[in-house]
Amino acid sequence: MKTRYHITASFLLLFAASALPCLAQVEGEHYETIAKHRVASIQETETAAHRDLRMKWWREARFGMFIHWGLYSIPAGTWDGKQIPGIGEWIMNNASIPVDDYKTLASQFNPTAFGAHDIVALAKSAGMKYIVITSKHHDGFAMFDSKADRFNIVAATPFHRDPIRELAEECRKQGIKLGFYYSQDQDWTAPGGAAYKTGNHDLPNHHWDPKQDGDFANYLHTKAIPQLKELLTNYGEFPVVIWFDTPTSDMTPELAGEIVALLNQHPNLIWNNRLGGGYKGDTETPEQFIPAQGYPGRDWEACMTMNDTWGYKSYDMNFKSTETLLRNLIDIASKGGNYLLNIGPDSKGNVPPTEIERLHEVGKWLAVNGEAVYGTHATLFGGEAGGFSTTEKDDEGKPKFIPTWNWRSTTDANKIYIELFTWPDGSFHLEKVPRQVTGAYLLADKSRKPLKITKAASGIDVALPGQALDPIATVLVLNTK
Ligand code: FHN
Repeated sequence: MKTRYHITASFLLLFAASALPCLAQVEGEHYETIAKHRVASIQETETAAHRDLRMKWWREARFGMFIHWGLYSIPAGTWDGKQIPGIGEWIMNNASIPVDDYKTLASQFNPTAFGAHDIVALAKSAGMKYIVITSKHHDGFAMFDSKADRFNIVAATPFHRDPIRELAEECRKQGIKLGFYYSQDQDWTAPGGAAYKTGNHDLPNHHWDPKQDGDFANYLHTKAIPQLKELLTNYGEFPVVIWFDTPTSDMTPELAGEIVALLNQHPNLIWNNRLGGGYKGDTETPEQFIPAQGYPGRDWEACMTMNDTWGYKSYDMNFKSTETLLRNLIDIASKGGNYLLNIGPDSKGNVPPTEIERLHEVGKWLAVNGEAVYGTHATLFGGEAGGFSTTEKDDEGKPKFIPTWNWRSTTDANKIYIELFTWPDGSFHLEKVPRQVTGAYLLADKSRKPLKITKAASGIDVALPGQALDPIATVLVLNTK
């Protein structure tokens, strides 16, 4: 909600920021030259209390739905009869499809099976608390009604509907939050938009069609910024999140600052660390991996696919098991992060059945055990997640983190939750007890039968029944003082 307090505060902060360029957080030797022009973002100027208020719902949510949906769902991984390697939404780039050829897809896009109600209900049944949808991906096609650029779902397709508007309406009705992914930097169909060479982020201007050539600042001023304005003003209480992606060196601090000035007008908005121009945003965004120890002191959100693609690919059946998805969620929560789990609807608007099935299964677990996830804090232990190898190295040459999957822990003011993946024989031993434990029970046990706690030589033993209550994760609750 945009309260008077927040609006007033933001204007004051903006004023203070422009008067005090020393608040800028650009590191290194360019600081002096950049700082003169740099707009300070709200994260750099707000009080800790305002920040906590702004991030409150997001920190409590823990689990969100990412939706990658666009024109790329029509080829669905196949172009000119060939299966194109790589992620589905990158097909234009990976197959070097000329701009005009790609744009013809719009006339075929008629996703009549799309139902905002069902998608929002699916997210809710999975226990997700927010949705982030691609409003424009790197292909430049807007999935919303845009007056700034005709290449959009309302003006250029036979569908003529605005799914972002329909989702916003449903999210409002069903009480779930909505955010917009927006590819601010890469745009493969707008002249001047950046284009990475696949797998090589150092080549931002990898154009395969002269129609892509142009001036980046001009692209930003004529398309990206006007579209961001539309997204920020046309959908009522949403978006609550803007999810930027793949910044290149084209996004200078000055250009990014123009976007920041716009974002600053929405003082409750949350935005990620992928704007570019040296802005850190609100959230770290590890992609397809869970950091060994989270990001202490930073909010973070791990985004992941269920199979190997974000945008729909008809032949990608490499779906993760429900066990993996649930363990990921619990692992992330135990490290203080959020899990943004992707679905990729097809060109008719249908969500792949395996994705629906997995989400329902995760939701079933959360319906019983959600208390151990939502609104909780990171583990008070740490060692249970695994350790760094003394011999193996990761891709960066640093000691490799080897996870172990016996248990994880999340924390509340008066409770410690232990999510047990492997069921101990007879009792669970806790070596170090950081708080006084006054009782124990299993979260899935409706009768809350107290479990016997015995003081061990070091730590405590909690007596457990012979069998786990859930084959994937059974939650042991310790009441604490
Ligand atoms: O290039 C994109 C990719 O298509 C997808 O949108 C992911 C989601 O985080 N982000 C980029 C790669 O980092």
